[in-house]
Amino acid sequence: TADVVCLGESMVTFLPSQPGRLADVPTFGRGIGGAESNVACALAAAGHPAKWVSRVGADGFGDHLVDAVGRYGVDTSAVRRDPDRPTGIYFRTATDRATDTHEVAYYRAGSAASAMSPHNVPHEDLLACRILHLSGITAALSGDCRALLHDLTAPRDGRPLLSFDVNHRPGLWRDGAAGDVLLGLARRCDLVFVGEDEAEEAWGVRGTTAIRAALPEPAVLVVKRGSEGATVFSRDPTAPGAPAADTVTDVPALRVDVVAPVGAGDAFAAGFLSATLRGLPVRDRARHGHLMAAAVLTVPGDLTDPPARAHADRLAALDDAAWG
Ligand code: KDG
Repeated sequence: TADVVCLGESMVTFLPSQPGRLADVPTFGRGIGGAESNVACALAAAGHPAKWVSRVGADGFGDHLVDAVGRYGVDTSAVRRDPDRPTGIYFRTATDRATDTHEVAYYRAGSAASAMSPHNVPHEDLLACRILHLSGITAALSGDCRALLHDLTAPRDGRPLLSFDVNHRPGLWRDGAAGDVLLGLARRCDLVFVGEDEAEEAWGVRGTTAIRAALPEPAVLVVKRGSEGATVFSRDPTAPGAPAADTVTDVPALRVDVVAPVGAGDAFAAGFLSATLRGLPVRDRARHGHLMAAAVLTVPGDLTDPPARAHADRLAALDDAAWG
């Protein structure tokens, strides 16, 4: 069985052949994207049995996704094909260095994955693992997808550790419910990743301490502070008596020349999850997250090979001076 199961929509991604506005880019090259399958691919590449659960169309793009994710070593046997709905795709432009922005055009409304629901994604595909990784993107896709997340995050005996990346994508939310829905889901999970900027945009909450106050339930809360690093709030959920106090760990990130930020959050989550599975201390979980993120930040696509484990362990063990 898989150590980690990742549930979510993946898309064939079209990356620009040259910089510029979407209106001006003449040709695009094919890649794959999808926050949760990115996490699964990085984990599999780092040597962890990982499974991706989703629905794709019975079309060529669906074939490509299943094939490409599978080539990373991810178990795709629970990805179902929908003959009536297409696989989602999206186009994006290069990151404009001056403004640090890029354009995204999604073609995913009514996609096969947007029809995921508690009725067509069986629990047995999802719950037999050590960690189930979910993200807020799924909640934005449809009411059925939202119901599926609600169902999976319900308290139940023996559930795997629930990992949730808030992944607020404002462009996907039409009904103004993003803030409430994302906060409600995050509060039902055990390990939550959120960007400081994202928390401000979704919840109007500013600063790491205020974010923790808004989200007190998860035993581990990772607040990502962009190029600065991450702040991890953690406590032992099994400690007897009253809830234990938080330990707060600030872990600076590596300074890298960013080619494209897309996929870095997923890589960070994968590194953090990998080190969590290995029982490493909190500081090293975040360092492994930063190392995987650094690798993805320096390529144009969502994915790249993570550093080999022995190499990553040596880098994570460097003293604080090396880590800024
Ligand atoms: O995290 C990277 C993802 O944003 C990208 O692959 C596309 O999943 C995606 C999304 O929905 O934005």
